[in-house]
Amino acid sequence: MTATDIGAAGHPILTQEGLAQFQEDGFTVVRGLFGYDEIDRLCAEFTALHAAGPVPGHFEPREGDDPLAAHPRVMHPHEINELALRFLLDARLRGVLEVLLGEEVLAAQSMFYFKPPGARGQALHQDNFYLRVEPGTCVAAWVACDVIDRENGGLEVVPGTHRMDIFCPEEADAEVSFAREYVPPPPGLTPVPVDMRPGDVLFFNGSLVHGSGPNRATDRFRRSFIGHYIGRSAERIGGFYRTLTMSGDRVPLPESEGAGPCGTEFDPPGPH
Ligand SMILES: O=C(O)CCC(=O)C(=O)O
Repeated sequence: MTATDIGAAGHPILTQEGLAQFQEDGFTVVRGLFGYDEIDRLCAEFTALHAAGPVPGHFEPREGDDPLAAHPRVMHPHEINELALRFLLDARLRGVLEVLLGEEVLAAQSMFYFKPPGARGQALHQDNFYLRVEPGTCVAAWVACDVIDRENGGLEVVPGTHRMDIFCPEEADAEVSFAREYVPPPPGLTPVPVDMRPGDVLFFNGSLVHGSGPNRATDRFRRSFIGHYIGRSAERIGGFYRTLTMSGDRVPLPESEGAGPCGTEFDPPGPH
């Protein structure tokens, strides 16, 4: 299969240039992979999930002034929501991921970020620091659910870092990051912002340094649905990640050491 063979009805969704960029820089964006109508339905589903209240282990809002208190990210929503499962296992994502990974793909996790106005971001980090996929690494499919830009805390990537080892993170600035780990850009490399529209999907290598700043908009959320995937040849992954084939069947893998949820969260601000 060549990269331009994939996609519905002969429509190429990953170009040769996109594949080359993924290999060279560690990321690529497929524009309009999902339609606005599909993204609207997904957002409506998460609005309803938010309104229905906590789901222990997946969605745990709390009291407090921090904008993320009422809108924490949803962890593994595909385990509690049918539409989230359909997105995670979507055939268009699968087509792109099989080309990027060069083999059959397993889904390892999903997340949904509401990132309301005023919310902190997630400091620069590498996903495989948390997933600990061995051998190799994971690939993320980061689906934009709003117009996403520098003002509302869009993702930033550091091209080329996917070829580097996993760094030992420093402590992040809790004023701007809800997650503790921070990987400074290696000398000579600079983060690049990725502006996106609803339905665009950013694919990136699990060793790529990436993250986001706060949402500084006053009236715009920055919602995103995120799937993490691994190749079928992976032998181990962190116990937090329950791998599935793209048909939805569980494929238990032996546990690797040192793994955890993607981004260790600081304790909530305020008195304890
Ligand atoms: O969406 C963000 O701000 C960060 C998400 C992220 O870093 C990830 O999916 O690994």
